[in-house]
Amino acid sequence: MPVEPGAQSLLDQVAEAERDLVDAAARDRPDAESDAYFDAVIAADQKIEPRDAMPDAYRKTLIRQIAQHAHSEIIGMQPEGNWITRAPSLARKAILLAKVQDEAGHGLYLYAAAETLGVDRAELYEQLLSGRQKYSSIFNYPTVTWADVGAIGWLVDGAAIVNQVPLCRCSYGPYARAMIRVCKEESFHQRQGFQSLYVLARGTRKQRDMAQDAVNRWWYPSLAMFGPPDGDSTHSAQSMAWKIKRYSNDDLRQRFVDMTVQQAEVLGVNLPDPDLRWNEERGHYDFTQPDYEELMRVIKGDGPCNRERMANRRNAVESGAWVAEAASAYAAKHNNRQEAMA
Ligand code: BYC
Repeated sequence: MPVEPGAQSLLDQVAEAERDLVDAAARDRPDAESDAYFDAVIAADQKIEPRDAMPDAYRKTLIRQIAQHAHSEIIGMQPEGNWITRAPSLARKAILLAKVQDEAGHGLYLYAAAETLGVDRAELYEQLLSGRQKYSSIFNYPTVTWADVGAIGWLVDGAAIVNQVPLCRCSYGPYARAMIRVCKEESFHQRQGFQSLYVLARGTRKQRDMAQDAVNRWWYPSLAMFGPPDGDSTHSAQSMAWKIKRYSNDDLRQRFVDMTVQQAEVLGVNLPDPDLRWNEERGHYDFTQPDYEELMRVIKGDGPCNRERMANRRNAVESGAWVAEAASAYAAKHNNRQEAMA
């Protein structure tokens, strides 16, 4: 949607004020170039900003994680996008359209956050398309019935919130700030998924079965979203020391299970784990772990829908190239005009 001229100038003023703030902050920190400064900021639980000195490995880790996160949001539009034309009512269609658009927006905030680390967005797209950068395993599973849309909202967005709320306190400023907005939208997504399943779980026998079947299929892939168990997680220790990650994969998985069991009771669906039970001693639910060999296969490209997801993405890039070219030409024309007027 075009931005009104007045609104655009307001946005420009805000952007300029933010740039001034960053410049002023940098001037106030004469030692911002040093490793000692980086270590002190991390120790004090403050934020590292784009112009601050940072270890190369910290920068690389952030680019890897933020890019993977951005790609997940973009590829994540496909499973639910598959149901936009077949949503059961106009209201459900409008809600689903808005949700899928939100995911595109999340991808864009995250690519913008990655760019503050000195990497080009086109380069990141290229790495996704060539398979050198990953996206979340969860989006390689099919959405075979309408209830899958509810199950994704409830379980997948629910898992995403548990994983992402701590990222709002990530040590890298632009990522942390992007996550605040993403999390607000994700919590709306989670509630709409819960509400959609709630209606199905109180519907006809067929609708109830459909809701239960969707929960059965999405439960273990949602647990696997949190990544390999702590013992096999290659990046966790360093990412936690840098305060990029605040909790380990297993801690977040446990938090998700504890939260979701009670929601399943309210919904009236069963979680498909016969060994799920409260452990008084631990103060947590015991549960069956997901199949981590399957997770690794899916991450490596051999899940049920990996090929289809990447083919759709490639096709979207190729068939949408003219739109990108036209938008760039328009932006260049607009900039030239602004410069000439100035
Ligand atoms: N899928 O050392 P580890 C959404 C990889 S979008 C694929 O534990 P780390 C939504 C990992 O990258 C949600 N790969 O890694 C959108 C690493 O491989 P490399 C997306 C995975 O980074 C639309 C290797 O396994 N969320 O919510 O410390 C609709 C070893 O793992 C996965 C994010 O991206 C996986 N599940 O921890 C609805 C959140 N798990 O790079 C919803 C941000 C692990 O060494 N990311 N790998 O080759 C993170 O929080 C962390 O990166 C992870 C992994 C917890 C995912």
